[in-house]
Amino acid sequence: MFSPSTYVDRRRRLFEADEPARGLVLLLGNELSAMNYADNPYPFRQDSTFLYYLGVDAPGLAALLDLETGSTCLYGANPSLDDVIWRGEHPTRDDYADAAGVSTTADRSSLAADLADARASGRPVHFLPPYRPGHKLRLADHLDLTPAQVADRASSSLCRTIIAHRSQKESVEIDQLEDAVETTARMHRYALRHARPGTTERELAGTLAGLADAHGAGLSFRPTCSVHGEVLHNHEYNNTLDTGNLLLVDAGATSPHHYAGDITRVAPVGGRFSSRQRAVYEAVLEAQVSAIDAIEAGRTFRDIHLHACTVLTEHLIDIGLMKGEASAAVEAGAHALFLPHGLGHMLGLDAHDMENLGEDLVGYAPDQTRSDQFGLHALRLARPLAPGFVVTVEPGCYFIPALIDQWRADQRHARFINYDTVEDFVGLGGVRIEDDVLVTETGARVLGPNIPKAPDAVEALASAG
Ligand SMILES: [Mn+2]
Repeated sequence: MFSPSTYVDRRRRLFEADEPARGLVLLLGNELSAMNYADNPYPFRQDSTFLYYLGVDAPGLAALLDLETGSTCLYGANPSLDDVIWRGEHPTRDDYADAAGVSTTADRSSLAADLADARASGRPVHFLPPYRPGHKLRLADHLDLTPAQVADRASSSLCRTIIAHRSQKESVEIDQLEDAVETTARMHRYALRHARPGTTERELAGTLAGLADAHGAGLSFRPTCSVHGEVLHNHEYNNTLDTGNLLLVDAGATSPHHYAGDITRVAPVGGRFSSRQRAVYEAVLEAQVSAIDAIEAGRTFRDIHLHACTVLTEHLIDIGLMKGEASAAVEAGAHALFLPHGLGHMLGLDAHDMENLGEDLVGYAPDQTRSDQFGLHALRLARPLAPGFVVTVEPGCYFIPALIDQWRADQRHARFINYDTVEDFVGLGGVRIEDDVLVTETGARVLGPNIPKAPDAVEALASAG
């Protein structure tokens, strides 16, 4: 945990925020969640907003923040003798409260009665949209709602205030993100060096998970580690690497305080890019580097996204995959055949930071609406950037047979796409290059140690073994 004053300061900002103005804020910590029977739970992961304002990384807790008095009560149970026998000594509820700078504690069993009292006296209880079924049921029970009503009654004003706080990373958080990327870099260097013919995706994915466990606090999400990089969130590891494949690894470790790394690199199996692979790789790299260079406070991420798409399209025209004028092609959305996703997202305690609070609340300013154009519709982050934001920058270029078949049959954007040339590239898979970037007062800084991405450097690592 950070120092108690870190959490006191963060809660003070919540108390002083313009909205919500009155009532109580209920923050539920996560519970252990059974995998196949109750005594065999999934690894515990605390709720990120609970971690942000309380820091306590243990199951079975809740906090009630009184917006009128500025006081916080931590609810939890003390370890029983049985807990000590089976799981060892653990901190008490008061130990956790001290670490979080909280002066009032109560037993978990009194939360329901305290909430009933608040409701009886007409005080609003603000809570976040639940993403776990158990929380939905608990909120329904505590607040006398049906489970279906819970999602509608979640507080969007609370979400907006929390998003405003968590978007601006403090220096202790940047240190954590650097730490996460350092472990993530270790994973990627391993993958680049071991992209050898005969290695299986499963072996590699297993070793990456082991590195994340051994040097960090585990994975920040289920990695993609595949020669089918054109499957955007590919979570299967059934292939054996073969000379001439491109291996795409999108993986990240978490830091000790649960901040997420999220990096993508691509390696040529066997150590050499083919000329087609190299051309596509260089197109994506140019788009990525030029997007990072274009980042500045005040500029919208939507603008940076469109800039990256235009740079990519210029290269695809040079390669012969596209034709016409690059900015017109991007405006029409023709490039989305190759890049159907957004340039990036916020990064922090979650890999898709705060996505549980509402993707559009996190990524779009009130005066921005999400496009319904294919490709642009998938842009998670569009709002103006500010110093302290940490974002991913991750353009890609993919050859997705089903999408190509459909667009070709419809002759979609045929004035911008050379479908005959596109067919020659089917089977190449996908290329994505991703770094984690801090928006600064003067521009942007890539977090963590250098992870090779220049094509020659990637070839050198991949062929060194
Ligand atoms: Mn990402």
